Amino acid sequence: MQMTFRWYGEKLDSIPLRFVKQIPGVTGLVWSLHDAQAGDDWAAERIEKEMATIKKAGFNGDVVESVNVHEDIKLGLPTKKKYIENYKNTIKKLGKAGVKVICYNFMPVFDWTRTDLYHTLPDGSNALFYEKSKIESIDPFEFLENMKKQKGLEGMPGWEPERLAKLSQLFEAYKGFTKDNLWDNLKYFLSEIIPVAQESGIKMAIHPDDPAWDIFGLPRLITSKEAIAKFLKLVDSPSNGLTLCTGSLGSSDTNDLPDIIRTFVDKIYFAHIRNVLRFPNGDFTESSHRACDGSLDIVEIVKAYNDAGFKGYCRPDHGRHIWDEEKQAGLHPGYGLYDRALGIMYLWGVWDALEKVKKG
Ligand SMILES: [Mn+2]
Repeated sequence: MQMTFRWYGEKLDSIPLRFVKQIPGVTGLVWSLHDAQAGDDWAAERIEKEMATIKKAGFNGDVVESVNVHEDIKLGLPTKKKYIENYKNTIKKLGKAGVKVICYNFMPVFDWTRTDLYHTLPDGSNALFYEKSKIESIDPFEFLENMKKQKGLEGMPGWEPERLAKLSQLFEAYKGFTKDNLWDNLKYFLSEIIPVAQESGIKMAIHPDDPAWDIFGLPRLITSKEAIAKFLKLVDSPSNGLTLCTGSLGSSDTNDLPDIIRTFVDKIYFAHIRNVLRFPNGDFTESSHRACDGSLDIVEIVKAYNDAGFKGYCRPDHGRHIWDEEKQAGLHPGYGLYDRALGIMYLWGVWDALEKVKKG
């Protein structure tokens, strides 16, 4: 297992890379051009510059998260052709620069969705929280207004003001749009880009939808074991695989994460491992990585990877905000330093113990 840490780049991330270097066993930074809009053709010079910075700090830049998919591709509009060409060009350039895995998602309009980014936990820390009844009772415009009021969303992927300014237009375009329409458009996208990825030595790794159900009447696809099996059959190629995010799939109590990992481990190129605590009313909060602190058995999840001899990339995904970290300028919600570092140490603790037991 290769441990990585998501980094928002010199301009947007306030965490010094020398601090990341002091977290045991982190060999890679997960990066992106966060000022790029979905559909852009990334400039080779920008890619080279980012890779050089990452390498100079002593890390690899093997994983990019994300190259965002333009809404016209998801909608299957005629303009998709131009954006797919741009996507292919970006894949080729990333391959040339030595990137191995590209994480992306296919969620319509909204990326990950929460109602409170600083929900207080019993220990006084805070974390991202999803209140089911609230999402069901407000419209997407109200939701967006609420989100805009929360600190730290500037520059976060999925919340670009340019894209969200067109919210009513987007909802109009998705009127009557079904899950089958979205599956068809995903299949078309994959059939176009996967051969290019394969030639470029890149593995495409789709991120599951978060939360794992439809919101605001928009269809969501990658939400369950059955959906993943269907996804992998759309295009059969070693370059068509998964980012397996336990926290996203784990928002639903019908998903058995260790079973899903054991079933698809050969297709998992990027593992996001974090815990969520689900409540009986459908709410959930992100929690510490420790198995007993949430609804997911992180020990069994790490064991599923360890049993398979997992050699892919892993990251602790999100963490809580602890030790007053939420007061710091430049914090991206869920992406503080401290709890992600603690999460990594928990994952390594379980992993090392399992390795020792294996060796006897
Ligand atoms: Mn994730």
